[in-house]
Amino acid sequence: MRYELYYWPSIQGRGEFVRLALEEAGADYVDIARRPGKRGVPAMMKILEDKRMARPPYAPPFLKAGPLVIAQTANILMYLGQRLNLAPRDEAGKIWAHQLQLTVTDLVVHIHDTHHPVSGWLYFERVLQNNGGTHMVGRRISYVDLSMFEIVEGLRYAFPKRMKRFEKKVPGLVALRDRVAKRPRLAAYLASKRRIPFSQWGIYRYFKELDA
Ligand SMILES: N[C@@H](CCC(=O)N[C@@H](CS)C(=O)NCC(=O)O)C(=O)O
Repeated sequence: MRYELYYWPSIQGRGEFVRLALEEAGADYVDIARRPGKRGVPAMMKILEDKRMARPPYAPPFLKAGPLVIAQTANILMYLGQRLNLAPRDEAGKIWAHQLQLTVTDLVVHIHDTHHPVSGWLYFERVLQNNGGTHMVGRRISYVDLSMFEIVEGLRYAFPKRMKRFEKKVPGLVALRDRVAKRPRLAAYLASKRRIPFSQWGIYRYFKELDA
C-alpha cells in the first residue's frame, strides 16, 4: 500500500507525528504537499475544498489509504499503528495507545497556545515509569514513543533554557527520546532532507521572552 500524506509542506507540526510512524516502519508513502507545482499544495487544497466529499477531512494532517481518507492525527495513527506494527494488537493495548495519543493531542494544543505545559508532561513521565520506563505502551516500540520524541524535540526548540532545567524532572522521557533518535530508520530520516527543520511557522515557536 502506498500511503499519501497530506500536510503543510514547510513545517513539522502535527504532520510530523504521522511522518515519524511512516519512516520508522519504512512504509511506502508520498508527502503530497511537498511535491512541486499543481501536484503539491493545490492537490491538498482541492481535497480540503471539495464540497461533494461525503466524509471530508476538517484539516491537515490527513492520509489517503486506498479508498479511505483519514483525518485527525490520533485517528490516523490508530489506523497506521495496526498496519505498521507500531501498536499493541490486543484490544486493551490498542485502546491504551489511542488514549495516550489523544492526550498527546491535548498537550499539543497547550504547546500551540504557548501556555507552558508542565503538568501535562509529568503525566507522561508517570505513565512511562509505571510501564517499566522503556516504552510508553507494552514492551516494544509504538507510535506513542515516536510522539514523545517529537514533543521533546519541539519543546527543546521552543523553550531551550527552560527545558534544560525541566528535563531533570522527566529523565525517563529524555532517555526515551534518545533511544528513539538512535533507531536506524529514524536516525536516517532525521539526518535527511525529508526532516523539516523547526521554524517560527510551526506548533513549536521560539520566543526569547517566553523562555525564562
Ligand atoms: N485535532 C486535529 C487538529 C488539526 C489542525 O488543527 N491542523 C492545523 C495544522 S496543525 C490546520 O491546518 N488547521 C486548519 C487551518 O489552520 O486552516 C488533529 O489532531 O489532527
